[in-house]
Amino acid sequence: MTTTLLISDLHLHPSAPDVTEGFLGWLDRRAQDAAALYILGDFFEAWIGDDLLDHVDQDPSGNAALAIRVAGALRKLADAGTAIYLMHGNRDFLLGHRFAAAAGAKLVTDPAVLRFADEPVLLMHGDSLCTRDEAYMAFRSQARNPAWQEQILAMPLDERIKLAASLRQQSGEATSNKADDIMDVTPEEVVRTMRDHGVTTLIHGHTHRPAVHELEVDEQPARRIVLGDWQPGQGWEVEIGPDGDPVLRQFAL
Ligand code: LP5
Ligand code: MN
Repeated sequence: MTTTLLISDLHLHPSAPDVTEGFLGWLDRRAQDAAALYILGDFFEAWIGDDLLDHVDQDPSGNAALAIRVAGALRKLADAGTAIYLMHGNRDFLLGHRFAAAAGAKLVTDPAVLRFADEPVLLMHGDSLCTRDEAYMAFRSQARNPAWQEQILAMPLDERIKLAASLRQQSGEATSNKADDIMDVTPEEVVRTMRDHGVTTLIHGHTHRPAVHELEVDEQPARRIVLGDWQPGQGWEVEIGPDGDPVLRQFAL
């Protein structure tokens, strides 16, 4: 049990049962032997508050039932000895301690620095690196404001369901009109962030552009590893073994 696995952008949703089933199968097959599992955001397609867990009978969308099932599977893995960590993404920034407790998981900050084989590794969701996307940056600072979140969480569930659908629609319209490079990370922001945290390895998701990028941070060779989003039949993981070397891998679900 010396392996760490990292995944992101599963976007779990009742309308994509193949991804959910694939993930639960992957947990059984693959994550059992891992010392730690990091889920780096956008685990759920849209998270409107942990109180959804109390309303499984009043939730015809199936989101509550899905969340309870997934939390149960994570809990089983945690009970068997794998440490599970959840980072917020831009779809599930309202995931809270209740869900984490039900899943036997801990919430981790974005960014987070870990050490593998004595080398620091920076973990992020990745959205905060997309600084050229000014409209998103403005939305992000509002969405991550605790006072705003408190106000949103005080709204009745049915209103939150409608608001989330409206935000998703507005986001879909906005992204279809944005240039591709605006929605990718800003190279200078990547270097600045890596320098600030004293790392030469960064692992993130969000952009759905899986790749290993070689770069330089203060004349030191560095790498940025981008996890891919899960699709029916296909997932992505980063595995870090005892040598501390991260390996990005695509696999069939
Ligand atoms: O998510 P995706 O892939 O479409 O695009 C993202 C950025 N968009 C977002 C917005 C989310 O999709 C909204 C859904 C959140 C679900 C949970 C909500 C729970 C809280 C509310 C309900 C309880 O993150 C998109 C980026 C793209 O990634 C690439 O990086 O470009 O950014 C945008 O689309 C932002 C838009 O440009 C502007 C935002 C539109 C909404 C403005 C309304 C704000 C007022 C809030 C009202 C209370
Ligand atoms: Mn994202």
